[in-house]
Amino acid sequence: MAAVATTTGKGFDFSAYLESARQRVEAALEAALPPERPESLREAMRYSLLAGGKRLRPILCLAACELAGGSSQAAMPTAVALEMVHTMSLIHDDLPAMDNDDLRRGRPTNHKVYGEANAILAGDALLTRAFELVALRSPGVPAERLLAVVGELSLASGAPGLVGGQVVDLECEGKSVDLDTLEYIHLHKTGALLRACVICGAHIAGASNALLEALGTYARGIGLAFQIIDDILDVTASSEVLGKTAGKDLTADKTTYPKLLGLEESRQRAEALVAEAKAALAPFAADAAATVIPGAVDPAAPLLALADYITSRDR
Ligand code: GRG
Repeated sequence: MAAVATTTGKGFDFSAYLESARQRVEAALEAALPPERPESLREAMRYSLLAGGKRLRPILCLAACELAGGSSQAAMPTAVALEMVHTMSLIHDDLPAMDNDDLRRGRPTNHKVYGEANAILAGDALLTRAFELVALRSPGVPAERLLAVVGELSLASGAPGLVGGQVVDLECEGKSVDLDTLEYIHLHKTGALLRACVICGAHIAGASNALLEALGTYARGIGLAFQIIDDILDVTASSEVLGKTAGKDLTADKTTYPKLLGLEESRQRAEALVAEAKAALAPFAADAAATVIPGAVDPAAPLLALADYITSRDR
């Protein structure tokens, strides 16, 4: 992942934070798919899950848990679960019946390697393994907090989230779409899971309602900004850098933010949304800063820096 300059937190080394969190997530992902039968299914699941990716979702979950006063260790099974749901959605999104793509995370897509039926099943197995990890493999986390996580994960994955967003996205292909509909698609297809990341992380730590509400506002801002930047990168970056087919939105005749607003206004909108997201956390950053010893890292610094990363990323 490219190093990013942030406006956040004196003394907070975001690149080092990201690298360390990414390494811990990679190790946990590897451990979450131990040898089991059928080996062919495990191989297809591992192929996509362990193919790299920015790991933004699990890192958001760990950072939110820490901001709420919890330990990232307690949140790790949930963080892995979120990356599994995300990977499932990428596998299914790439299928011929959906976006019909050949390249993902710099590799041939899952169905290109394992065939359509196995790709569908690998996605299904990742989705269900996600719930297994939360419900059965999250030691030391009180059951009512895990129940809240299961609830959020269900909402984000299903009709009120990923599936609903994907259905409207498919229905709108080749049609002209207004800004409201585009926002609906992205808040559901992309935003819902990003929201679940921070809300689930916070639930693991037993966060207050005030923090949950602020994290909801934060997630809305970064979710929309993330998708605007995704749309911009689709027209400005190469397939090689993105690790997925660039220019796909144009080929599929999709409405995007750059198409509706132009590149410059899209970028400005993303930056404004990130500013809104960061502002929502300001009270918690200030509260936290007042209670920590001088020189200690602000516990909101990772989430603030992750918000900046969303607009400065190059892939
Ligand atoms: C079957 C329950 C079920 C759901 C699937 C296919 C589908 C419904 C939804 C599609 C969701 C989707 C693929 C949204 C796009 C989100 C997006 C911008 C993905 C790219 O995320 P990055 O850039 O990717 O974080 P990496 O590879 O870095 O993880």
